[in-house]
Amino acid sequence: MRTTRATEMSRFGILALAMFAVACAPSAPKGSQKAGGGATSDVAIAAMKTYVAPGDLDEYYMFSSGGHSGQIYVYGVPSMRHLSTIPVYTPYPATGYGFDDESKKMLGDLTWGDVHHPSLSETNGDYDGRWLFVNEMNGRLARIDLRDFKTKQIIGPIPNVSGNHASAFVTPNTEYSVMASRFSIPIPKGTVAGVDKYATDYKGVITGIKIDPKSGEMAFGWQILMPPFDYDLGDAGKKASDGFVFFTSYNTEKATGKLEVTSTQKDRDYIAMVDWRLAEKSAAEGKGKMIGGVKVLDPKEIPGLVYFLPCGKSPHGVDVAPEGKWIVGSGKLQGVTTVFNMEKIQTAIKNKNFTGDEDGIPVLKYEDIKDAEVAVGLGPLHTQFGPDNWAYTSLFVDSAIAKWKLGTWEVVDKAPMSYSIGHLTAAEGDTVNPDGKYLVGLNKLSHGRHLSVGPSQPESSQLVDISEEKMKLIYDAFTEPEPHYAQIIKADKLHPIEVYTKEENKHPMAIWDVKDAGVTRNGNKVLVKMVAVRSTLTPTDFEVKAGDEVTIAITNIEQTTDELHGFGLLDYNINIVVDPGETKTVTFKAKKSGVFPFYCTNFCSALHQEMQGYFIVR
Ligand code: RUQ
Ligand code: CUA
Repeated sequence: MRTTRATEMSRFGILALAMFAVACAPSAPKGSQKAGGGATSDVAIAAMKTYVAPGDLDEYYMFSSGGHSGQIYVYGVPSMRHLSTIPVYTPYPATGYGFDDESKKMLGDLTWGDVHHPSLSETNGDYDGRWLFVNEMNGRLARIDLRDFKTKQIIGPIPNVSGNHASAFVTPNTEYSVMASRFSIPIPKGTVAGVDKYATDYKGVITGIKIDPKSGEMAFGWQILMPPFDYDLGDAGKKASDGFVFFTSYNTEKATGKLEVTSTQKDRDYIAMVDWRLAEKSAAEGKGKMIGGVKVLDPKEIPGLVYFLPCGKSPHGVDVAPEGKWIVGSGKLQGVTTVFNMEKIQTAIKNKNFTGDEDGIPVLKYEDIKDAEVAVGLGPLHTQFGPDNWAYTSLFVDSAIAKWKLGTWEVVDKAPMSYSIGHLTAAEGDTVNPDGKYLVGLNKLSHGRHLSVGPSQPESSQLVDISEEKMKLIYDAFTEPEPHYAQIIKADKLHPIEVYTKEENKHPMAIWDVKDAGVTRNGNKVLVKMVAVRSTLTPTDFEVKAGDEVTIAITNIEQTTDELHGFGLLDYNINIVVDPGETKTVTFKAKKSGVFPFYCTNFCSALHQEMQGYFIVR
């Protein structure tokens, strides 16, 4: 823990102050009475637990999904302070993302993406602090490097996947990040069949994206053809269930139209259990057939590749408990969550206790494979874990969190959430070794409790203390949309850099001396090598001819923390930001002639305002 003695003292100071307020103030401020729904002393304790004194650091990072903003938001826990925004699928002018050649190329033609489920890289089932993978509904997956908090690679759109929702869950040693399609379509993409042919001509698809253990580089691994259900969420098995990935599915009715009616006819939907090692092996042996330019495995032809576990209808989350033996799946229209037992699943498979099949995929018998139905409350969505077999399930309909115990199946506590809760995330909650301590409810709807900002209300993420027997709401944070999911990692697992060293900068156009800055021409191509250092952009002016193709390569030669420089070029929609030691390029056609000022956009020194120049097009 990074808390200093000073924090402890200041925390006691706060407590003393709050106590004093109770004793002496004629009436405590209204807000302090309301928060937490308890007495003022609870508020004081909550303040003490969430207050991170000036200069002190949070104990955890929380990486939160930005939904259709296309971004990841980074918060400190327990302060819940917003620390950073990592642009992934959407241009972000604040960091110049999506404006330079390098990030523009990564984004391609798509300028938005719907980010859902961040997944931290793991070693032996523990977050290892190397990378963060995030999925996006257009069939893509991105890797963020946690050394510099930057998006390094975007893979996809992956062929045949439509609506990459059930993603980006990583396997225990980050061998794969898996994805499954939310929407079934006729494949390959571009094939047309009316919705009346849904049950026969539409297909779901599960994909494994292979991850290089050294570089994190993502590559297509394998793909599995699935019945036309809607695959929703997933989790990778670990320890007792290592080698498998689990996905919930809804609309196993294979219905179309008004799904809220047509897809909720059957009592049970399924969890698909996929043997990813067998998928890997089968693909390596050359099994499968080409669809949409990739090899697709058919479970009919590969026994043991996929099984269906019947589950409460319309399930959302499926979550593997830390030891891997228990798999928790919740039907979101029910009042119970089901706990499946991996040993029972394996026994049932061995004994071929199947009730039938779906497109050749064996269906196991619900009664044979479950250990318990836990009466958590209405609308269970997603479960997180703490130490000592504690489990926490979010209840959308009840708008609460239920705390219960794996093994005894006892529900011991419920904490109301002020805005209907979707997912929840616990400190190190998806690992083999969860921390407990903190839980964040990622809420969906807003009913006040903050200054109103018009019809589009902020999202709310509520911090819950889970270090004691009773859960306690200790902080209301208002976060950026749309917090579908988040993960919380111990801060000391990350070792971010503050500058790129000269040795690390491998950009072919990097220059480190102002003397090397200048303009070279090759036909109608003009290359401008520029140096940015306090407080000049060199060359300070340069000329091209109308119609030239101009590439500006800017190296920020600073080696000092937070000495960023920017390059804003008016009238040309150019906005580049270079971190200390970084090189970026931007290529464009000099279409308009005239005199165009450029300037540094990041405040960098007392003479920042003087950091300017002219781009002249004749
Ligand atoms: S999801 S809450 Cu991807 Cu559950 Cu949205
Ligand atoms: Cu460089 Cu402002």
